[in-house]
Amino acid sequence: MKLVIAITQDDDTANLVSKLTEEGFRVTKLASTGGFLKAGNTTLLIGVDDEKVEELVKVIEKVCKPREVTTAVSPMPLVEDTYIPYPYNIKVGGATVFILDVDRYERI
Ligand code: 2BA
Repeated sequence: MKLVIAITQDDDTANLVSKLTEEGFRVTKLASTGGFLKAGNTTLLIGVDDEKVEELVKVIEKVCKPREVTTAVSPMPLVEDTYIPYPYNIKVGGATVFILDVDRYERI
């Protein structure tokens, strides 16, 4: 068994969770915050049998799209502690996916 941790954009979450549930995957949704943009995103925990991992990754690929995000403040200070606000474009990926081995799984 694997534990898939998928960090996704909030805009894709409802659609992705519905699709995964429809396809028979069990999902836990956590509200999370990206360290770089300091903006909300969603972390999904999905426990899945080894043979279903590729199917799961394909669903994530289909639903989650990369987007360009405009952030108002440069993360770099111009002078010490002085931040000049200006539009800054960053491409956020469709999803960041980690796939981990599960030693033991119990549903009690
Ligand atoms: P954030 O940390 O808010 O990052 C948002 C986007 O900003 C990233 O998109 C990337 O394009 C850019 N970015 C992040 N760190 C950067 C840096 N040090 N220098 C330049 N640009 C940087 P993604 O790579 O698609 O990541 C989307 C979100 O996925 C991240 O939000 C973070 O919450 C998570 N993530 C990505 N890689 C991760 C990792 N290795 N470990 C844990 N979380 C990760």
